[in-house]
Amino acid sequence: MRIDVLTTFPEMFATSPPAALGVSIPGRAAALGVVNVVATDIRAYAENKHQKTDDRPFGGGPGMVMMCQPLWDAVHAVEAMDPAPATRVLLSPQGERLTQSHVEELARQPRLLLIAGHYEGIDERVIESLAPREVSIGDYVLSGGELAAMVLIDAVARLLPGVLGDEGSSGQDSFGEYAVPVSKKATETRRLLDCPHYTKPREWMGRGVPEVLLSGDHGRIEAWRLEQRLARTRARRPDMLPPG
Ligand code: 6GU
Repeated sequence: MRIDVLTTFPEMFATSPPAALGVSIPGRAAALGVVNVVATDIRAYAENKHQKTDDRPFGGGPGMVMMCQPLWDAVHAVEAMDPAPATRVLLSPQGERLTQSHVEELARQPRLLLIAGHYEGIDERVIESLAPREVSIGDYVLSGGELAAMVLIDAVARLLPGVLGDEGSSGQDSFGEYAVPVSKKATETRRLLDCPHYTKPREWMGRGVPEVLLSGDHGRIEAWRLEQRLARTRARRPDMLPPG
């Protein structure tokens, strides 16, 4: 999957030395050639003398606004670099909150084009004309969309085929989907938080591990893990479960 990032801070996506996207799972995805992140400087497409990408807001007020022309031209130039159609995503605190379901949907696209805004905002006319999906990573304010773009790239890359060593393991994380029994006959699919995990030693500072995990009984272990996932989700994220 080719993932373009349009930014005025392309150095945040530098690959040598390896940084956020060059290590761990996103680094493996890149090394395998499963994702190819291409950062492009919006400034390079600014047609004005000083390669300016922002200007003062009409109506006054603090901060600067990203201008239409550099972003519009950058999007079209970058899209023309590869025939695969790009799903346009604008990272913005005004966007729809990113969830694991959105990440899964984005991971099924052939190509993504991420736009990281900076400044107070982007001229609304170019947003309307580009019609990107608008995505926020949470209810707090970042200085720009670049870190949010990296969050999205990390979350997408780990879902692509071949990236995680153990093929099953992305389904077993927090926000993975689980079949939860709701009656004697029926189950429903729910997204749940993860269960607690333990490893050696069997006793640490006087604390043991749940006996069931040492039992070797895979049926009991999986039933316990599902119970723990449900209890944790109920306690910490009741909004993820139906009321009751
Ligand atoms: Cl996507 N961008 C910015 N600037 N701030 C954010 C955000 C994005 N998501 C949460 N806060």
